[in-house]
Amino acid sequence: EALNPQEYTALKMKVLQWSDNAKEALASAADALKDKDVYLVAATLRPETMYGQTNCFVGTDITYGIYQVNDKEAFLVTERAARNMAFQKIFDKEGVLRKLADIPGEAVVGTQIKAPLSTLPHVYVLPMDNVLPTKGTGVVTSVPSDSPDDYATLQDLKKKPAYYKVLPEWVAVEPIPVLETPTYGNMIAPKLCEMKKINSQKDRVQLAEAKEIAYKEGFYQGVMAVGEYKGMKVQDAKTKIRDALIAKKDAFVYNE
Ligand code: A2H
Repeated sequence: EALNPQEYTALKMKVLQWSDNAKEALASAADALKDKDVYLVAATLRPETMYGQTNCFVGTDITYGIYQVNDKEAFLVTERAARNMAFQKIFDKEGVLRKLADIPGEAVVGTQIKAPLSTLPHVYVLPMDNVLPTKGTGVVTSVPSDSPDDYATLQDLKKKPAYYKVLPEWVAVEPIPVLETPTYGNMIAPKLCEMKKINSQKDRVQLAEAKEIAYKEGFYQGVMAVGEYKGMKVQDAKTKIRDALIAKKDAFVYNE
């Protein structure tokens, strides 16, 4: 990892309405959390796709913490990510962790959050099997138009909401077109999942192949189909969109 530093765009997704399970889990932390906005923070390599966010994923077996950033803000991330952020001067006290609460990923599911740049007014937090606790923040924002993993997971949840303990209304979203590409049109991930006969988030081998193709195709051939940079090559728009998110304080750079 030290030899391969990864720079992520960390997207701040503000909690609009906690799920009932989250409210219960956070009851004893009510005092510590009052007067603070809480954000789920998602680490992404594809800031230019944020227009197409339809939901956000957490791991149900992961324990998250809510960490104070400053007097007004707190971030819901893994402890590992919070520690890195503290050392990267993202919190107002450098190197100091102030944990306000613990919360299991399972309880966060069903929470309504604001996804910056998305055309949806709010999106839901949903469960994903393959969220790695050791990568990024442990929170993954979901762009089913351009990420095969996100698309396959969302399809699983739609097919079996009861099994995954989600309400059908939480998953009643469709992929939103973001990029236009010559080979796969504006729905790269659904198209690749269809071509590779991917039926579930458990199809790891085909998903890894699809992810590789989607990434290269989107970056090298993609043109923005929506937003302020519509018509611009993804290669040129990517940094501009990231910088605009950072300027609006909707995102920051996070390294690991
Ligand atoms: B990407 P790398 Cl549209 N566990 O963001 C599993 N996956 C995680 C994660 C974790 N803890 N943290 C981040 N990720 C995902 C957008 C996206 C992403 C698109 C297309 C491809 C893509 C929307 N999801 O990633 O291993 C996040 O999903 C394909 C590589 O550090 C993040 O970017 O290279 C990416 O994996 C980081 O993966």
